[in-house]
Amino acid sequence: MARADHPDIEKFLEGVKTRNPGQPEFVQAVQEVAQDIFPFIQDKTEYHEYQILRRIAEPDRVVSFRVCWEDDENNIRVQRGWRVQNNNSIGPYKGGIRFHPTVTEGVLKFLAFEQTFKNSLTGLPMGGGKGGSNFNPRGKSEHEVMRFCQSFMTELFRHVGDDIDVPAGDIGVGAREIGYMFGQYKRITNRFTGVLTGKGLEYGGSLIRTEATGYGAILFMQNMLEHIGDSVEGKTCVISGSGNVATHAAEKLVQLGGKPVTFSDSDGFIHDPEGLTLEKIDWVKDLKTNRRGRIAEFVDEFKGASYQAGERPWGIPCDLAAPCATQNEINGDDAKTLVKNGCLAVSEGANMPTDLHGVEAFKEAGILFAPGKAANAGGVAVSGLEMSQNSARLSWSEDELESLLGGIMKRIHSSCVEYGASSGESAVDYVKGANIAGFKKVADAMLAYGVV
Ligand code: NDP
Ligand code: 2IT
Repeated sequence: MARADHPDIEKFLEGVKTRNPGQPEFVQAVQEVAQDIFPFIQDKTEYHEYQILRRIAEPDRVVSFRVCWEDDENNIRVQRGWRVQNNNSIGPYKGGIRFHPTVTEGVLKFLAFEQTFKNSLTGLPMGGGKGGSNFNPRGKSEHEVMRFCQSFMTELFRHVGDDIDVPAGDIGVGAREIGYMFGQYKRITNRFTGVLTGKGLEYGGSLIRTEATGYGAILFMQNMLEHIGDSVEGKTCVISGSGNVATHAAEKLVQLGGKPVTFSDSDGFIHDPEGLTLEKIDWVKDLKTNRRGRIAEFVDEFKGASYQAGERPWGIPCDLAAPCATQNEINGDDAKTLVKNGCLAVSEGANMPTDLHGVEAFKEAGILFAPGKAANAGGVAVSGLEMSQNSARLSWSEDELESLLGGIMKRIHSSCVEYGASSGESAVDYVKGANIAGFKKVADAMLAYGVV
């Protein structure tokens, strides 16, 4: 029986749709997980009786709040902020904060749901949460961003804490924003604790946290390729995005002998057929984090590269693809184009960048496909290590942390193989493996607690 045709799943998903109107990303994320969990729990009665998946797909709570701030022209601006605390069965809620105009409650619910499985996969004690606002940092001055972050934390501080809920960065939230939010938390509460991760090194941050998501996504790619006796060395890779995850994915790829050839932002993408060197990648990091510019500027600096406005990079022939921008950036047609052009492995640096049609196309083609909840878990894993360092009031060395990250990505890969390999089929279903391995730990903890 095809996974999506399981008798009870239609009814379950109808319920999810009805209860979450206008939240298609959330329904999509639940559907992707349910397709694997329903067959897995078929003969495990206690998971049915205790309605485990139904309960994970209902956030523990969603806090929604007003965020007022004053812009540089003294206009009063009003934004909406949220924190979705999805599930804390295996540890305090943990997950990033996103500032982007596309943020809605439904988007944050999908991200907090995904985070629950991802955090479980890391093997560290972290539950799932996500927060954010529809605030658009683009074009805002430093002081506007600071005032917004302070106002956001002026409400958020009531809902978070080092043993309660520990936010971090995501799209539009990097070291600068974490600094402003941590400063405000400390000011309001008079407590210096590990309430946020992704902090600056001077005030409790961890080495490797900035690099961890992108590095981890490429390490996961390398693990998948090694599993079939291959490697990333000498391979051309298309990358989307040009932020934290994309630039560090490119960096790790170069370190391992691969050749990244594209970056993108919401306006278009650049293609550099000669390959993005460490020097070019550093230039992009500076462009995005310090000068806050657009990726189009790359072609003025580096001759030989081209820019395509309004397009995504999936039509560029490649061996590997690492979508590192945002959700649903690869549809069914994009996935078919990648496969047709010879792409043999995809590692999702972003959260749910491939839509359900795209996932199906990759599976049909039998290429290696790592879902975000496994492939990009390196970021939150090093956040977990930052929490440990904060609790112990210690700082570990770069070598130690890189080696811990490498070990965690390897173990996540092994868990996916354990639950995603089917007898008679040679290819590992990494989506199924990640969903089941992530689910099992959370589900068993929930069973231990009874009905709460
Ligand atoms: P950044 O803000 O550093 O970069 C985001 C990048 O994606 C930018 O290039 C941005 O372009 C582009 N982008 C954002 N929204 C869109 C959109 N709607 N359409 C096209 N391009 C878009 O964020 P991160 O690199 O941190 O995050 C990227 C992805 O990785 C997200 O899906 C995030 O959830 C995921 N992730 C991040 C982790 C982390 O540790 N930071 C951990 C795990 C996953 P522009 O400048 O035009 O907005
Ligand atoms: O999606 C993610 O895993 C993140 N944005 C990082 C979360 C974290 O707590 O480090």
